[in-house]
Amino acid sequence: FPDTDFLRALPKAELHMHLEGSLEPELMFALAERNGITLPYVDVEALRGAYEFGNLQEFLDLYYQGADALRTEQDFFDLTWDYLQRCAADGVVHVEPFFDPQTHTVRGIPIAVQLAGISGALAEGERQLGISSRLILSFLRHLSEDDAIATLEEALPLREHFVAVGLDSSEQGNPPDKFQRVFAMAREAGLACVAHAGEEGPAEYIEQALDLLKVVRIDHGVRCVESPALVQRLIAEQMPLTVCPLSNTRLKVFADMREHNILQLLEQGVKVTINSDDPAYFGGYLLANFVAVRDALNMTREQAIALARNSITASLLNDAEQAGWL
Ligand code: ES4
Ligand code: ZN
Repeated sequence: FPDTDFLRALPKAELHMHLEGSLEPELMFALAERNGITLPYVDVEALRGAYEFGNLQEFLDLYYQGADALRTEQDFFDLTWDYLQRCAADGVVHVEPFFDPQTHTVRGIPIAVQLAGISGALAEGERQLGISSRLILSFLRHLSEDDAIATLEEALPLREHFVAVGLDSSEQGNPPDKFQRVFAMAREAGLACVAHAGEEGPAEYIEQALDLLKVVRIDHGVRCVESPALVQRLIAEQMPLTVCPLSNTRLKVFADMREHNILQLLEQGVKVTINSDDPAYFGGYLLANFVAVRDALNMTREQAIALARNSITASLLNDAEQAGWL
């Protein structure tokens, strides 16, 4: 089986990571202090101790609470920079992170301020760490489509900062078909589309994301196995799934890593990738996710190579940019 140094040395892209989910308790406390906010936890250990989740919603409640510590351009810069340094340590060569602008505009922080900090750090990451990046603006699906449209309209004048739109937050009861108009507007503006589907929601939500939102990747997608016809379609179309193993076990999508279906999907010919989702909350960055899959599912060297390769070919980099990593 591939040792950890081998997994680290593989050139890997991370395609499913929420920047707000990389806010480590240490930085959260530092930002709270800097911004004069009192957190409802006595210290870092108490906060980490609260990270026990029965489902997606229990996680999201803490994730939005934690994101309240982010106030200034510098806060968004520090958040993004810390993530990129973890990427460098894990052998990640390219990132396509999400940010959730609505989590911050509702608190009076303009998208321009969020983007100045995030983009500044991403540019520094390219210069100092050699990590390339493409940013994804993600809509919160528990809010209305009109709110998503207002968000897109605020962001479009800044569109040189991001290349795609996504859809995240509470999946059940908020199907992709609720967001057809805003995704059509995004496509019209030349943005690529991705969406979370089939994490807690049914296979039908994956089909809606493909047919109605015209996504180029499915985020999660592990519930595709409930429809054999859909699995055959994903294989035929070589539609990437950005799978998040530690997230799925922490949020009880799978009871145990030994029950995770990522390697079965890979062996069937589905274009799956490994990602960290919300690494500060789920116990590890990208390399830790590779290690967890290796240890629980006996991932082979060949499978590790295929997963890393899929992460490059499923990225939004063009063929010439991908070629350097293949
Ligand atoms: C998320 Cl794990 C997950 N699922 C859906 N939305 C999210 N936002 C941040 N993490
Ligand atoms: Zn996610």
